[in-house]
Amino acid sequence: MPSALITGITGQDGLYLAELLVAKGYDVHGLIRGQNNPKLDLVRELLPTVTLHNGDLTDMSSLIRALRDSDPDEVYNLGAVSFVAYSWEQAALTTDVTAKGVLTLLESLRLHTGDDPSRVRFYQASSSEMFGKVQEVPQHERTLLWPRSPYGVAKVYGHYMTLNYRESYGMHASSGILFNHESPRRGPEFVTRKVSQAVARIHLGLQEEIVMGNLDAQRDWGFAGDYVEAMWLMLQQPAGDDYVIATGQTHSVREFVQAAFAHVGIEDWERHVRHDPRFMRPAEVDQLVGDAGKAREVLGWKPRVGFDELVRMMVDADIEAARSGW
Ligand code: NAP
Ligand code: G4F
Repeated sequence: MPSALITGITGQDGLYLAELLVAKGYDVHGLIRGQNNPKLDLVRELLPTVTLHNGDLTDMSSLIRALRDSDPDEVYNLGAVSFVAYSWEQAALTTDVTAKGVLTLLESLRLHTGDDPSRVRFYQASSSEMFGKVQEVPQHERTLLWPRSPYGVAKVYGHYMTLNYRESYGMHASSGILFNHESPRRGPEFVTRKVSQAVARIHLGLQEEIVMGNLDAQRDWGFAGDYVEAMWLMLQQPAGDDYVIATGQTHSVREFVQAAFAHVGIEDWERHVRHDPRFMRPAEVDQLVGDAGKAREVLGWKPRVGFDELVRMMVDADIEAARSGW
């Protein structure tokens, strides 16, 4: 039975990936942080067979212990301070976790694997946020990186460190440059879930309006369930490599809002939306759209869920949740 250790198992992707690996027959282990993590019950309920290990990406000995106790064939590093807006407020923490945490995990893995550094396969959760002020459209694996936030800069560090460990030590290390991916499990701080929750509540008469930032930004939004399959596929290849994972379609935040309201039959959506500069960012990533041609050719990966289905899925899930008094 293959085994895997997932950092960030309490997050959106961690939950989907753990479910995927359990379904494939893996012995799945997850790193969980904090003395009383509020997501612990959820993880135990959804993933009763998963073994949890206490640890934190900033604490090397906890990572070495988790590697020793889980003895994984594959390590997926999904743990991060992942909210871009927050990364300006806590830039040093973001750097410690999202940047230096990658190095700490890679070094722990190198110590763990000793003379045979490629025996454990490693996945790093890189991000389209690294393209920032985009230098070409669409963005692919060789597009120049120009990050626009402390989070983006931290991800660039983790990305290059992963490449560097692959080239320096012969590790089987892959970096997935994933464009935005969403689901009903998306954290409510991110724009799609903020909108789907608000639209559900407005539809049910529980809320009047939603307060938003920049509606002009464009993102290449896919479904998280599709994207975790790409992570797994990367680690099944003969050697580590870097892959862009994206749908190739881009939509503005305004279009997402409009589609979410349209799904519940509200066409005059603008009267429910108020702008607040509080949600604007010091520097914006204006347009992301990815070219996932390499993933399609090498991994045989392509997204299944499109934009309209994603919007409907998220709004319907939040209507259901609101009805059952979430
Ligand atoms: P998420 O829902 O925000 O989950 C982040 C995870 O990181 C949580 O499990 C969190 O645990 C964990 N974490 C935070 N600080 C940690 C620390 N110090 N040590 C160990 N774990 C820590 O993020 P996601 O959307 O699932 O994304 C997964 C990964 O992909 C992240 O690295 C993100 O940056 C990256 N990514 C995401 C997207 C996207 O569109 N979703 C796109 C590209 C890349 P707690 O529950 O304890 O806070
Ligand atoms: O949903 P967002 O917060 O996601 P963002 O910044 O694109 O980052 C997400 O995707 C990255 C991949 O590219 C990941 F690496 C990262 O971890 C995270 O998962 O914001 C999307 C857009 C931004 O342009 C933002 O300015 O929506 C705009 N926006 C407009 N009003 C808003 C709001 N974003 C949020 N969170 N809240 C608003 O009220």
